[in-house]
Amino acid sequence: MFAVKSIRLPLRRMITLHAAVFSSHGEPAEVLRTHTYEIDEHKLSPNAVIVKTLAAPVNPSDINQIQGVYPSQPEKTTQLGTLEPSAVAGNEGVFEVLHVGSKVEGLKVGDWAIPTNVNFGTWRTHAECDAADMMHVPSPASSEGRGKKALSKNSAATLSVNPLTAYLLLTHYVKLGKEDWVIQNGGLSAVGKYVAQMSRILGINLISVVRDRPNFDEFAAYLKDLGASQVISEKENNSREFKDVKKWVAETGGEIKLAFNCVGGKSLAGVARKLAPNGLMLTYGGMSLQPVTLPTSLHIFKNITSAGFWVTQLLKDNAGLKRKTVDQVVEWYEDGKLADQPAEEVLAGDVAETFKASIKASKTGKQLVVFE
Ligand code: COO
Ligand code: NAP
Repeated sequence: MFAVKSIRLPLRRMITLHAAVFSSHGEPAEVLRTHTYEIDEHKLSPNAVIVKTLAAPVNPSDINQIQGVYPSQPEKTTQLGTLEPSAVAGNEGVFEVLHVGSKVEGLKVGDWAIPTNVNFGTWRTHAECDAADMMHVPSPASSEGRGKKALSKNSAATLSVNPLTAYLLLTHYVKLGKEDWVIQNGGLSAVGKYVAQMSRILGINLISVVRDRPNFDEFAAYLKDLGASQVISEKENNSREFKDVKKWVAETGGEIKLAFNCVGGKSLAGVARKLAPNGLMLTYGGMSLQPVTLPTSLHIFKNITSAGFWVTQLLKDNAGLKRKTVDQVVEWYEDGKLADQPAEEVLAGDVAETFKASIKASKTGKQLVVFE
């Protein structure tokens, strides 16, 4: 008779991950697919964390990245076990920390975090990564524990692109006096709505241009409620007879020193014509797919400057600016001064199929994919 010896097997608990990946560029409907793989939560290296995705949005740049018309690209590798080198899509999202390695400091189980850098690949159910790849943001428990307003999944998941863009457009380039003005097109875009809210917080006079629509007055009232001083339609923007802008600016005794363009084409020219001499036009998007064409006279006789803005490059070039800007935006959320931009919340099913549907729907409104 042999005595039966109990053998202690190493503990293994596998987590199954699903990620929306692409290995070649093209329209997302054609190139995005779900890849499933497993990680062993007990084999975590000392400086690593395992996080669970809470929510991730669809931004125009995420689509451009998959299309291959966006210069910032994640590296395609076979690290996740794909047959072909692939990358996980998505650049923004909020995660909950599930496990921390033995040497991790600054993050603990239950914390909320956002990716430190772009190209993280947020369209997945979980991720295992270096703790340094995650930036802590307050979880609802943390905010409420300090008597503050909790960040919603939406506000945390969309923290690093649009609010940071709005804040940096307004503050990083031109010193504005109380009497001066900013004008922007794409007034109803998520960025445009953050620009409106932050203009109110910062005491900046703002004109927002929005596309003509039957219920224009309703949308104009909504934007004024957010913080735009005046709202005009594209028809008014492009009309030489429309003189109200001059009147409003004369009333404060200032100048339109700064303009933001995310549309291009005709809209851009209308906005640029309203700039004061030596004004600055920052182009940060091209939603009309039309080029940035400016009237010659604006350059020769008004000496306006047309420049680009890319939050990704700006934050890469300025170490520390992302943390500082994120902290400012979080403070405004927690103080109830800033509200997140409404998004249609979609519960994630098959990851790639959910994001494909959300990309389609994003043409008519912001989409946020929420994970259970
Ligand atoms: C795009 C873009 C910003 C690139 O715009 P460009 O005007 O520089 O593109 P091209 O000069 O290469 O355009 C050539 C051609 O392709 C043109 O058609 P024709 O006039 O008939 O020749 C364009 O209409 C067409 N084109 C360009 N992009 C696209 C396209 N067709 C289909 N799909 C796409 N994507 O303007 C764009 O995608 N704009 C919408 C999204 C946007 O504003 N992206 C800005 C990204 S920056 C950002 O979001 C950063 C976040 C942190 C890619
Ligand atoms: P969003 O909320 O999805 O809004 C998109 C906006 O584009 C809407 O206001 C829409 O106008 C407008 N639009 C769509 N098609 C148009 C067309 N053919 N002509 C004119 N306007 C059109 O977008 P978002 O996430 O705020 O992003 C807005 C822009 O900022 C995008 O171009 C994005 O790529 C860019 N962006 C750039 C940076 C950067 O660092 N450069 C950072 C963040 C965002 P309606 O409301 O009238 O439908």
